[in-house]
Amino acid sequence: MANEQKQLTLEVSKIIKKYSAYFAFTAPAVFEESGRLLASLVAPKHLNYLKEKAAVRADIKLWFPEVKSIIILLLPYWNTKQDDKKTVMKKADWLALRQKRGFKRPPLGASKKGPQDTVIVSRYILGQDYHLSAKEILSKIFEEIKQLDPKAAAKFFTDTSPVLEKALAVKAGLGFQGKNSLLINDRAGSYFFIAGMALNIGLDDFVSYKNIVNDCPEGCDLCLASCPTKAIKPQGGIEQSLCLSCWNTQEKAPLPPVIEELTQTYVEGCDICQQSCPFNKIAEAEILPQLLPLV
Ligand code: B12
Repeated sequence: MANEQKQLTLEVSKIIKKYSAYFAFTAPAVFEESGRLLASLVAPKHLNYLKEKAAVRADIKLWFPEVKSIIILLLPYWNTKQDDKKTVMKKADWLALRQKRGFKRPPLGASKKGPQDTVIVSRYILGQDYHLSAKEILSKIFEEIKQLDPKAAAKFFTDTSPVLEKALAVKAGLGFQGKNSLLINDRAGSYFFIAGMALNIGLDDFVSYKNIVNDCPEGCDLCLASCPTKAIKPQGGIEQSLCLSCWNTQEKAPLPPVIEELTQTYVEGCDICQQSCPFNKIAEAEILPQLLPLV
């Protein structure tokens, strides 16, 4: 049995290597502290869903009771070879890009005053909707796993499922949570999506590249200093009600004045805390064709 699982782990790792150089297999775990934190969260209205499913987020078994192992992939969408200027564009081009990505209207939280003529967007929205591309990748991987073990069953996650993706990735050895709260890998930086699946079959713990640096560089406060709304707490983690991305991607409540002003320029997502991060200045991770910018 142990040998069979070892062989399966090897075979599955060969499959996933085709899609990412950064992936891991890990056993399910309960994140009690995160569960408590989520349950007591005082967040903007639209983030209440985090609180409502706090217990499920903290314990993946409540989401998929059959889970025996979890596959996690980092899917890079930006690296140092990409041109940062692509994030600055005419408002009309941004709206055209949204159409191309399948979104008909500006995001709910767009400033009521209306965006400026020239706007700044975050890197991840330059590509097609990653929820769709990540699910396609996960489906292809799972089809191949099914050929190895027809009894395999899985539940996929990428962003929208009640799964603590960053905590699982940290546990699996793929990175650490930086002061900006994002998962940082010392080679891939933080410009990647996290995607994965919970499986009903056992795999040995495995990590394709073991992240070595496990913390922000000593005394590095570049992300705190760069954030225009001071959303990053000195002890680490973000104050969600101040995070620009929180307002300009989803929230429709009246915008606080400081946010109203900034969201006229920063119209969709915000990368400021990632741009200042030293790990993103060296990130060379390969980008799959389906995750490359459309512009
Ligand atoms: C809700 C959510 C948001 C919310 C809230 C973000 C947040 N940090 O809570 C909003 C809309 C603001 C948001 C924004 C973004 N998001 Co988001 N988001 C999520 C989602 C759905 C849940 C995250 C969550 O559980 N938050 C709850 C809080 C309580 O947990 P937490 O983030 O772990 O952090 C708390 C504690 O752990 C602690 N903490 C965290 N870090 C540290 C560090 C130290 C040192 C200490 C002491 C404490 C501490 O304090 C935090 C509370 O403030 C995940 C997908 C998923 N299902 O996991 C994607 C996800 C985290 N988002 C992602 C992305 C890409 C973004 C953006 C970069 C998009 C953009 N360009 O605008 C920004 C980044 C903003 C930021 N700096 O966090 C990626 C992150 C990839 C990565 N490298 O980590 C994810 C994983 C989606 C995905 N599948 O790829 N997001």
